[in-house]
Amino acid sequence: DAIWCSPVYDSPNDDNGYDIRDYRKIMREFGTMEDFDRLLSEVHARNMRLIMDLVINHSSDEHEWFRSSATDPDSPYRDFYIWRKGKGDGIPPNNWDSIFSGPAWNYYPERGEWAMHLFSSKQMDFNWDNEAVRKELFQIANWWLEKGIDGFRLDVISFISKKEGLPDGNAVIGSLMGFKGCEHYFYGPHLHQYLRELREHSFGKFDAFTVGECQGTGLQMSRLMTGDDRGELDVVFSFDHMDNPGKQRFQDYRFDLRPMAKNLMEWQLEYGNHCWPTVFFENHDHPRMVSKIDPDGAYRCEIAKLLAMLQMTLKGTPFIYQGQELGMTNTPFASIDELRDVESVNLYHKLMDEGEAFRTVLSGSRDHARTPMQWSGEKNAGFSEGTPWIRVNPDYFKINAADEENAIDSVLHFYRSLIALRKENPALVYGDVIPVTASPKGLLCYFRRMDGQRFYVELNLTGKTVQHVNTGMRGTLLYSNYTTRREGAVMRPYEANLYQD
Ligand code: TEU
Repeated sequence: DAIWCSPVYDSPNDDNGYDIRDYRKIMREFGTMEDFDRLLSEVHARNMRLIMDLVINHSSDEHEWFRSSATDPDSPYRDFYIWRKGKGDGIPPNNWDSIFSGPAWNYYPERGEWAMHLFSSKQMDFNWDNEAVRKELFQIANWWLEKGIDGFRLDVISFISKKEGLPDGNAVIGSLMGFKGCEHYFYGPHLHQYLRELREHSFGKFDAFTVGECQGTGLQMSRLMTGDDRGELDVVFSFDHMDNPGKQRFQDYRFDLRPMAKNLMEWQLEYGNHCWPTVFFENHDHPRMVSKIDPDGAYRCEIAKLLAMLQMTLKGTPFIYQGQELGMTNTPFASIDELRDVESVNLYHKLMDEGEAFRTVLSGSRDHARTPMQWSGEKNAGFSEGTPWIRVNPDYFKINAADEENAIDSVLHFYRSLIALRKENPALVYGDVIPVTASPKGLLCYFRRMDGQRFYVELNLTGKTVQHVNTGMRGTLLYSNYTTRREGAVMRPYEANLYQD
């Protein structure tokens, strides 16, 4: 009942719209402001909400503020971005790396200085320490809120405050994280102050919903950003569960659901009653979860439904990424020419001489999640009559919304049923989360309980059969991802069952 749109503002599209040229204009490829206004009113007419992506850590280098700050010594925007002198001999002001490969700095001869970009070389970081910048950004947010949108997803909002003096990043942290300098902005000195100002001058005045994208802040720091008495954000996206411990996205490995479940449970139990979690397994920056877990796809439907059950029976706000509700999979891109994402393309060129580059890029590429939505088995998956901007996943013949609509046991219908059940039963939203601590290894079992109502969830997180745990509950089986009854006391691979007393 709510939609989050990734950026649809005017942009040269160096990073799929996350590089904004004009915050008050709609990207030509997507239509006009009239189209947007119509979208908003149709969404509201259906009693739904619309959340926009607010990308205010950086803007496009084609934004007029940046152009003017680079070229005009008298510009009122001179100090809007992070400009510094270099160390001489073409050496940038510090050793920070861009998250999208290469140094985090561009040199501008017209100004004789370097400007910082934590992401692509066309995404220039704002100088949040300048109050005039903050005021302009609050006004942008308010302009959209006045239009009547319901809230924002705040892009890399935890990176906005950088440590004074911009000191060099530690080499060990840099090699662990893949980019140097991050300890100086992952949780910067003025972050809380800036978040409070945002709320005070913008969101709070409109009672708007906010979800901050907060990579690397972990449970405790996220509590400080979302506590209901803190006046900062409503909720955050935390990413610690999205890769297995010790692994990172660009590694070709089979994702194990057990550590993810352990992490989610920590948040369920320790985040506290003054904070509210989000629950998500996919977004536009991550490969498809079913493919990470089971690249061969033997258990694709079972896993897709297990994820649906987990997501719809945990405490927190669930976010479903487009196509997740169909069980969409990774795309077998054949070569680098088929990839579009700046992160993938830059990484490929960086790795070139190390061999295996394409394989590495393919294992983590964000493009897996960005292929056209699979509406039907028609041409281009029913997405477009024209040539789509990126390759269509060839499996659309068997995985598409039209077919799933017609198949009663589809992943799509499973999501629908569980969403409906959750809406009808506050115990599934607000109830206590009570894990069964005696669950055998490989199982995740928990109760949701409120006002005499009780649900029980049992999930086999592995591809092997596991001994079932007897909790003494004689509930009714409401939903299962297996249609046949099990024999004996084992849970089949990735089996997921939901019971009610
Ligand atoms: O992503 C921020 C971010 O740091 C990551 O999720 C990123 O995609 C990846 O982990 C880097 O290795 C946000 C947006 O979601 C992403 O699409 C943008 O590209 C990025 O900010 C820059 O605006």
